Amino acid sequence: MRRFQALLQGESLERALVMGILNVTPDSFSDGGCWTTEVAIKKQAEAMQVAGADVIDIGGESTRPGAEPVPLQQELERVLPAIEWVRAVTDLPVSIDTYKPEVMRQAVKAGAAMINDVNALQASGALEAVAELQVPVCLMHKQGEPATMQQAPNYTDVVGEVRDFLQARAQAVMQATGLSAQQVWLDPGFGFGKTLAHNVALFSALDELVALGHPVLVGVSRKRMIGQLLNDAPVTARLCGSVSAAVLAALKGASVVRVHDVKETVDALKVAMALL
Ligand code: 9MG
Repeated sequence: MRRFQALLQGESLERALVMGILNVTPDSFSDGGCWTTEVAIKKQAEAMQVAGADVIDIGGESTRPGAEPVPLQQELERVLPAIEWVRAVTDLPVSIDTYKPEVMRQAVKAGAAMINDVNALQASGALEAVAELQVPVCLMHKQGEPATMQQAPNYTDVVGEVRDFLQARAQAVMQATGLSAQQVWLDPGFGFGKTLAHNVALFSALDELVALGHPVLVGVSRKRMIGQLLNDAPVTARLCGSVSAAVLAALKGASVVRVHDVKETVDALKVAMALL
């Protein structure tokens, strides 16, 4: 909890925070179906804590390309017990990965400390929910919806469009909720309605997002862009690529990296920062 709170208070940190991914879904792209029982969820949460995670992100609806939305009740049934189980066996803050206001409300009641919204609080009622809950949020950029977003991503100036969108959403969120700049994290949304060229352009311009004055979160772990940069490596062969991208993101100023492989990422960040 200490480093999570320190980031929110704007203190300088020796390394980027590591957000461990815990998808309690049957169909996520790299770990779908792995963490659906109480025993498995608790074991994975404990392992992430031991490995040095700073926050655990729990999601009950897959956002992989091609994924279809799940009904509210089903999402609640997946995430609420998971939040309680993680809180019971760790003292790590939990982030709830959702765009649905009702899930936000019930998740925070169950113990979630922040909201990770791939829809940047654009759903009807989402801003009001956060104004009420007063928890930090991560606002992500995406073009289109997961079911179809990779069919024809299209930008005139991907960096400018993503930066302007995030800046405008951050302003709107701070105004509507009273959250501080440190409580509103920004995320370019790698792979969400973006080609490899778009992802590369955004990654190399991360400093422009960092300059907006909010913590920046980068999520590239095991994603297709890593596979594409490694001669179409399958998901199981993307570990080194993912870790190296996480380290580079941190060196470019990202405050948080969202990853599946916590131990490997924490070790790599520690070594990189010690040697820098
Ligand atoms: C839920 N989810 C999947 N990928 C993500 C990413 O890159 N960033 C954030 N914030 N959430 C993500």
